[in-house]
Formats: sequence, structure tokens, C-alpha cells
Amino acid sequence: MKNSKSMKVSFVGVGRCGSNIAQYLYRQDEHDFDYVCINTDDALDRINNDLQTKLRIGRAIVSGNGCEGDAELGRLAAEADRGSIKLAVGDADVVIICAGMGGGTGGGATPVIAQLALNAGAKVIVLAVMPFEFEGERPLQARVAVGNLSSEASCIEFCNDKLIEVLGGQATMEDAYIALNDWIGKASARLISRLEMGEQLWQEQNDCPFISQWKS
Ligand SMILES: Nc1nc2c(ncn2[C@@H]2O[C@H](COP(=O)(O)OP(=O)(O)OP(=O)(O)O)[C@@H](O)[C@H]2O)c(=O)[nH]1
Ligand SMILES: [Mg+2]
Repeated sequence: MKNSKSMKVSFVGVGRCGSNIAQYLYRQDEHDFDYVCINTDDALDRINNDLQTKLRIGRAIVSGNGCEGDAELGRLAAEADRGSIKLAVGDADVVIICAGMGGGTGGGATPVIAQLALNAGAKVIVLAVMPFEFEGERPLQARVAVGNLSSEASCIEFCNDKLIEVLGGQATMEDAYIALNDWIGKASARLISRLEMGEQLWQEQNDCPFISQWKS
């Protein structure tokens, strides 16, 4: 059953990770969210070709080739397209932003997108996918990116490393990603129903084994 429509919710996937997750949830069709994906990479159109709203940002900065891990480029790309981002985020009551925070686009553009949504009067929840430890500099970059989020945005960190811990060594990367996608869908639905009932966001933080940090 879909969650109720008393709140208008935009689910915004940023960068490849966020867009993959938005696409997955859109296809599951279990939630009454407006789905948006925002990327700097032309591959977006090939992979996420049936989402409701697709926005490519920073064309003049990265020529549609992604940010190759450079969060400063992701930030500039979002700054350059503030107007289109505002339109894409629209007049939602709640904006859920989902991104791999170790990516250049995810880590750099997400704080800007969150701020634009806050300025538009939305409640903003960032679902931050944190990189695997084996990804070199990315875990550190992701921490910096989370630190760049406005203190007015809520943030839940989903930890890629915990996926492996919980699912065990036999699980493939695809299994792990699907498990996380499903949890992100469930967490989003719960968060929205809590907000609709005027309840605290964070009562069920121990329910999801992949969550490492909560900030309300
Ligand atoms: N769980 C999950 N994590 C992913 C997925 N894709 C990427 N990641 C994680 O997200 C991080 C960011 O990667 P991307 O999403 O490819 O980066 P991006 O935001 O597109 O940024 P650039 O490619 O640098 O412009 C990676 O370091 C991975 O940890 C996915 O489909 N599922
Ligand atoms: Mg990318």
C-alpha cells in the first residue's frame, strides 16, 4: 500500500548512486513520491531513463562527464544550475535527498541542493550513502560532504561497509545494493509517516542494520 498523500514528497537522487536508488524505488512504485534525479553525467539518461524528472547540472563545467570524485566540481555544477534545481525540487513539503556522499556529484551538489530546498520552505532529509572503507579517499570526502550540510537538514547515514558485514561474504555487490535500496525505501516511508503524524523522526534508528549515524 502506498503512503498517504497528505504531504507532498520529492525524492531526489543525486549522482549515480542516488539516481540508481531513485530509479529503483520509482520502479517499485510503492511510494507516492515525486522522483527526481540530478546528475552531472550524461550516462544518467541511459541508466535512469524512465524517471519522472531528470536534471543534468553543470554542463558548462564538466561537459556531461561527471565530476570524477571532485566534490568542488559537484558544488560548482549545482551552483551553476540553482534555478533549474529549485524548479525540479518544486513545492514539496518534504524533500528527501539521497546520494553517495563520496562521489563528486553526490558529495558536492547535495549540500547546495539541500540548502535550496530549505530556502523553498521544505523539510529536508538527506539519506547519505557512505563509501566502503576500501574506496581510498572517498570515506574522508564523504565525511567532509556530510559536514557541509546545513544544520537545518536532517541526515541519516547508510554505511556501505555494514552491508557486507550484515549480508555476509557470499553476498554479491548487486545483492548488497538491492538490500540497501529496499531499506532506503522503507526508511523513507517510515520517516514520512512519522512526519505526517507529528512524531519524532528518529525513534526507530536501530531497526535498520545499515544505518551508522543519525542527526535530526
Ligand atoms: N549502495 C550503493 N552505493 C553506491 C552505488 N553507486 C555508487 N555508490 C557509492 O557512492 C559513492 C559515490 O559514487 P557515485 O554515485 O558513482 O558518484 P557521483 O555522485 O556520481 O559523483 P561523480 O561520479 O564523481 O560525479 C561511491 O563511492 C560508492 O560508495 C549504488 O548503486 N548503491
Ligand atoms: Mg557519477
